[in-house]
Amino acid sequence: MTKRTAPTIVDAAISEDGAVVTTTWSDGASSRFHSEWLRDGCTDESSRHANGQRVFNLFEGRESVTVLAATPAAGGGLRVVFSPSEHESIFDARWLRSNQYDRMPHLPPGWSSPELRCWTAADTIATHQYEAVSGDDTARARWLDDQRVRGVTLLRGCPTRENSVIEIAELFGFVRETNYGRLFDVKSVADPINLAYTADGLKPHTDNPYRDPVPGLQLLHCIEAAGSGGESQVVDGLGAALRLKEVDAHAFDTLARWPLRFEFRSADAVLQTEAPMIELSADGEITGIRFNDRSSQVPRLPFDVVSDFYAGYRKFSELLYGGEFAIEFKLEPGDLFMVNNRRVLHGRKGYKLESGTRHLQGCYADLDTMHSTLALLKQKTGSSPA
Ligand code: NM2
Ligand code: OGA
Ligand code: ZN
Repeated sequence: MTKRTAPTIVDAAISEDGAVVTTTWSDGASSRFHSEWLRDGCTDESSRHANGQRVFNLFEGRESVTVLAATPAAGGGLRVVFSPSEHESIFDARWLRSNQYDRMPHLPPGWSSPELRCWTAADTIATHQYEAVSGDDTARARWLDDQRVRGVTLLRGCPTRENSVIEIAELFGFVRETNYGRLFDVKSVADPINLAYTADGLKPHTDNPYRDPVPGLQLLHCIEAAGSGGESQVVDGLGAALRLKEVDAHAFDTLARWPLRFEFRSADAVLQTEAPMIELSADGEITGIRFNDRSSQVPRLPFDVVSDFYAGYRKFSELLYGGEFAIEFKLEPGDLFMVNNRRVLHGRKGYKLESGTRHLQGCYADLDTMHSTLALLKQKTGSSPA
């Protein structure tokens, strides 16, 4: 991989009223920043404590804030002098670039991040080795970075001991305990409370759409494989949702706007949530998918919306189940796969009970903590972002 040099600021101009600074970058891009936003972002020592927390009142003692001077600073950043305070601050080029909000049109759509990579049936799952990721920070950072960017990874060579799934989650975070326990055994049992605990096939789904918030990560660890059947599938829900947006914008908007109801009931839980199948950030980026045929209920929507809703639901379901965004693989004992449960669907084929005692153990964890561990590992190992 060629290392690109990070863009620096080569010029800056202030609007007549001092309310906007336009910067020109070394790669030819330009971005505009509001004076209020820049004051908000000051990190000099009279603005932020060494621990990063703000120590001034953003709105105290003045009607507005404007910019008196803005010039490129040594090192490629931006030097700004504010009015009326004459407060001076230097902004780091990398920080300004990664936080710039004056959208450049070439940014690809993604999960609030231009770095995410979608995948299709032609790809394979990024595979890592347990021994490496458990013993070495650089290998662990690579694993977690693949997980962040692709939403699914396979870890091979894990111990086949029961409860290992918890130790593996603890390589980057904390287990998210639910009514299914700290961990759950996925095997066929009499009187299953959930169809996961049968030998039936499960269509690709996200787990626990009836929970708010849904668990961000699911780990599934194979202790014993099925002799015949039981293959796993993963589907890139982000890729499918972006395709839906491309081919049928109205269907996409309908599913992003109107919620579906999800429910799970057992002797010890009544979990109900109403949420759209496609969740968007305020600026329209996809931030989550909920899709689970076992737990979705009939929607409660205005009469005039219902037929459009089902038309969109059908199209999205065809994309998710159609195979174009799906990868199939078979777990062996000692394999573990992890999915971003807000992006990637997972499923399995049915298996024959006579063909061996298939046994997986699973648990949930949170995305924010995984991202935190990844950021710390990158700092420690000096590896650059993906
Ligand atoms: N289990 C495996 O979200 C779901 O209902 C899928 C979850 C039971 C924890 C199954
Ligand atoms: C689950 C699930 C898949 C499998 O437990 O949530 O989807 O392969 N299991 O058994
Ligand atoms: Zn599941």
